Amino acid sequence: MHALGTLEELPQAYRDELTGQNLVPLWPNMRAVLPPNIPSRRTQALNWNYDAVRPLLLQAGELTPMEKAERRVLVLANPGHGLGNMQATPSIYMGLQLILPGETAPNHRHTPNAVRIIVEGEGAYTTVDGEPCRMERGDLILTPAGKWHEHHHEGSGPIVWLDVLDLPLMYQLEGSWAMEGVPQQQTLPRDKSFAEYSAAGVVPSINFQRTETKAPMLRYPWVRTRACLVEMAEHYREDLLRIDYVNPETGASLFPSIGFGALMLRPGETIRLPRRTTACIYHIVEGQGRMSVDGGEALGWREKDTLSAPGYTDITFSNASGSEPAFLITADEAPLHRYLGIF
Ligand code: GTQ
Repeated sequence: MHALGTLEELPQAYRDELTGQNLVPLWPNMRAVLPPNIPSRRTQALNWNYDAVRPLLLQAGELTPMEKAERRVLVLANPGHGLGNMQATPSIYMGLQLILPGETAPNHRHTPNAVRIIVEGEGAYTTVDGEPCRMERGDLILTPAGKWHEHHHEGSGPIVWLDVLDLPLMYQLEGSWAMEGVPQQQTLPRDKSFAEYSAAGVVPSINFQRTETKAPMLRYPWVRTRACLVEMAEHYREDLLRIDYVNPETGASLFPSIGFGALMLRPGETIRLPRRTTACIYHIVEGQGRMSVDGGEALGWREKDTLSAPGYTDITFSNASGSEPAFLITADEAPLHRYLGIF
C-alpha cells in the first residue's frame, strides 16, 4: 500500500476550518483504521499471577468495607487498552472479586452479561432471579443481562472468583447501566436449573414450543466439565481436548458476546491452538506450564493464574508436568466475530 497524504501537508487555515465544522479528512488516518493485511491489536499477552494479586485483594478486604465497595473487585486491566478503560480484551472485562465470611454483595441487575469463575473458597452462593447457585472451584455461574443477582458468603475463609463481563462492549454501545434492588427472596430451589439440565442431551419437559431461551442453565459445575475432558482423553489419541460451554436448549454460546470453553493438556503435552481472529483469555484451573504467542518469550503460568492473548496469533500452551494433566477455562469474542462475519 502506498503512502497517503498527511495532515501536515494541508494548509493550517483549511485544517482549522474543517475542525470548526466537525470534519476530519480520512486519508491521513486511513491506514491507522484499515491497516494492511492484519488488524492492529492493543490486547497484550500477559499473565495476572494469582500469587501476586491475592495479597492485594485481601488488603482490599481490610481497606474497603462492603458498604463502600458494593462489589469488592480488582480489575484485570490490559495495559494495551489503557488501565483505566478496564478492558482485558476489546469486549471483555475481568476482575477478581473478594467476599469475606458473612458478607453480602447487594442485589442489583445490569445490562452487561456476567459469568463468575470460582477461584478459591467455599460456602458462597449467588442468587439469580430467586435461584441460589452454589459456587465451587472452577464452576461457571451465569448472571445474564437484566437478571437480578446478589452474592452471599456463609463459609469460613475468603471467597474469590473471576468476573467475566461484556462491560466494555456495552459501555461502548452506550448501553451499560444498572439498577439497585431490594434483597431477593429465594423463590426457587437451590441449583434448580442445573438439576434440570444436569445430563447432556436431556432437558426438562415443557408443554410449550422450545425457542431461543436466554441462559436456561445458570450453574455449570467444574466437576462435570473436567470429567468430560478426562473421558475424551480416554478416547482421543492426539486431538485437541477442548469443549465449548453452550446453552443446553439451543447449542448457542452462553452469551451473544462472549464464548466460554475449556481445554485439557495431557501430561507433558504442548498444544498449538488453531489461529483465530478473536482475542482470548485463559484461566488456569489446574496445572502449570507456559504460553507462547507468535513464538515470543514464553509466559509461565500456574493454578489460579489468568492470561490474555491477542487474536490473529499462533498460541502454544505447554504442560510443564509429565505426570499430571492441566485444565484451562477460556473466554473469547468468537460469538461476536461470527455474528459480524469476521471469524
Ligand atoms: O458481581 O455484579 O466485577 O456488577 C463488576 C460489576 C462484578 C457483580 C463486577 C458487577 C459485578
